[in-house]
Amino acid sequence: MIVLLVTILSVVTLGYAAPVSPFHVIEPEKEFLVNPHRLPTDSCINQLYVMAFTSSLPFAGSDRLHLIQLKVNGVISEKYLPNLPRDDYEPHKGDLWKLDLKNYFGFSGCIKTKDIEGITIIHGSNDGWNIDSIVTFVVVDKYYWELSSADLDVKQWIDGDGSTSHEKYSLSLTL
Ligand SMILES: [Ca+2]
Ligand SMILES: [Ca+2]
Repeated sequence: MIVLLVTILSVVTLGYAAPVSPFHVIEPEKEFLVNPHRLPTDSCINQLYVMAFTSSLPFAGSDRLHLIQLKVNGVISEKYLPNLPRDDYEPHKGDLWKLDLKNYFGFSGCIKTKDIEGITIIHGSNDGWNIDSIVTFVVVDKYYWELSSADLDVKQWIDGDGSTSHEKYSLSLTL
């Protein structure tokens, strides 16, 4: 029985691996989203871009704002993801926020990529938001950008419903 199972698995594995596609399939986390032109490490970051996609689950959208927390050199700044000039947090759609590190988060001085220690999404109301995926970028002098976090399969509720697992979601830093 074990021999038969191994044989079947071998056939399935070989059958799966054998056809060679003319196309090179890339994994988005590792190649597609990584900017090959990395920032000089002494560059000062001006802005944080946040691109979040709401899932299509029932009630995934939200009519209330939620928060983003940025931790830089041990200092935490927590702000609302600002109201965009259209309906945001809509199910099965994406939103893009451009947040200035000085004017919006209130940080001062030259903030470098190594200074960013954490980016966290925090519930701002009990109208739950189910995030499908979320990526962030840092921008220097409007010309250079670098992926700062990538979470492509989140499927988590951000909700002030009292559940500790819904309170916040820490983004996976790539800097
Ligand atoms: Ca809006
Ligand atoms: Ca909701």
